[in-house]
Amino acid sequence: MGTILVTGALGQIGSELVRELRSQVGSDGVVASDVRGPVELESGIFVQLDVLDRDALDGVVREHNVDTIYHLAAILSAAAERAPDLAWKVNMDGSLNVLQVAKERGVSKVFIPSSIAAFGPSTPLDDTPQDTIQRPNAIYGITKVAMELMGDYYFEKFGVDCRGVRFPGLISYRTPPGGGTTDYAIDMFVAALRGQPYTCYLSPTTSLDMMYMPDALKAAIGLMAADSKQLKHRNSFNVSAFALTPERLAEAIRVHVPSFHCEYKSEKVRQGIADSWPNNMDDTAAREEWGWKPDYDLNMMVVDMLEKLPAFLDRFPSHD
Ligand code: NAD
Ligand code: AKB
Repeated sequence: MGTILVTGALGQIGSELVRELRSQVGSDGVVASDVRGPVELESGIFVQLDVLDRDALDGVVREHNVDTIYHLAAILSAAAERAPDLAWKVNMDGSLNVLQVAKERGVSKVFIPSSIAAFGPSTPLDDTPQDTIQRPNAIYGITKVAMELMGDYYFEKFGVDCRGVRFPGLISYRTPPGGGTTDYAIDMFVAALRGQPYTCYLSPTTSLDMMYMPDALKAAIGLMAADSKQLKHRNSFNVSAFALTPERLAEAIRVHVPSFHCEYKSEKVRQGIADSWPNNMDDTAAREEWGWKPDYDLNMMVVDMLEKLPAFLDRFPSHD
């Protein structure tokens, strides 16, 4: 039986997905990889791998008999605006390397996540339809739309079974987020638990679609397990959990940490990006085609974050 390769495995999603997949298929069934490293994992294989190095990627796929790839290596929205050339290279060339190697080596399934960032200012922001206008105006979103299309193209043209979801902003406690626009939500929990005030870089009423990490893992693994014949879409499905504004999250945290104080000082680049992203996506297609349904609402997420994050707090940078 082949193994599962996870690229970008040290990131916010990868660090959790590797653990989840290993709990399902066993430690040796999952090869974790990242451009950073080398690292000592609690268990299982780790390979230092730059997805821009196509030969190295090909070597890992061959050596470990990889038959499934979760491709998570990427540059996220705010970091991408600071380094658009790098973002294009990693998000486009790196992803194309994955698709090409998958095609040549007969990898049976590939997961490439998209994002709410694949939409733009001319997209309907409420109940954002599965199939609608996609004209993002930030480099990250532009690469996301392009890779949605390339995933479909590789499936139609070469039979590479590439699938993806459009993740909302993800909230989690194990690994700091990698430079996105939605990171404020995690920063707020960190500040509240440290007894510090927080200055949010988005306005208090900026609404964005958000999701708790256990639901994101459920979505990725659920879509990969779905019966191919039932899928009318493939790259990428809207998946949604709850709409969130900074002021609503601050209030929800204050129910448990009454002393938490949040100020707002909107920052041009991230505010501009956030204003162009959906408040909430219509995920009917995912529900109908492969049975998607989230488990966590806002309040369940807040309670779980406040319970679990303290054990990992020293991993998070300070935002004073
Ligand atoms: P992250 O920034 O936390 O992690 C990305 C990882 O990729 C990092 O560990 C980084 O070292 C690695 N990386 C960067 N360049 C690389 C290269 N050239 N070769 C190999 N590895 C490289 O990102 P994440 O939040 O885990 O996101 C994973 C995927 O999910 C990305 O495609 C992202 O766009 C998508 N996504 C994330 C969110 C979210 O809220 N976290 C939301 C929507 C979509
Ligand atoms: C980001 O803010 O860049 C990510 C995303 C929603 O894609 N969290």
